Amino acid sequence: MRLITFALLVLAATSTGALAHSKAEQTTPANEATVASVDVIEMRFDDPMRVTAISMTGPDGDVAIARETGMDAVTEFRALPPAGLPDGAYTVDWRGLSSDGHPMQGTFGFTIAD
Ligand SMILES: [Cu+2]
Repeated sequence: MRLITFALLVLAATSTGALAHSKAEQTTPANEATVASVDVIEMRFDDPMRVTAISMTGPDGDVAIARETGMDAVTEFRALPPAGLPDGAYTVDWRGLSSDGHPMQGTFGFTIAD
């Protein structure tokens, strides 16, 4: 029984994909940070990541962000939010392909407050 439990845990860990290799090491704004304003959305990866989709939601719903980084695999991804975002809680969701071709995804959130 102990062996079976261990096997299931390993399966759960590896099936997320994110634990073994490239992931968003740091973001701007930092996850769970409270900031006065946001000029840029940045994600830094420990290995090149091809970010295939990124979306942001805020207190008023979907926020249109403009990719500055194209579809190349990068260790630093940038996108620009519209100016003058209202105060509130925001969440960024992204999907990508890591350098070994595995589909990856992640999310981070921050709060804008004066
Ligand atoms: Cu992988």
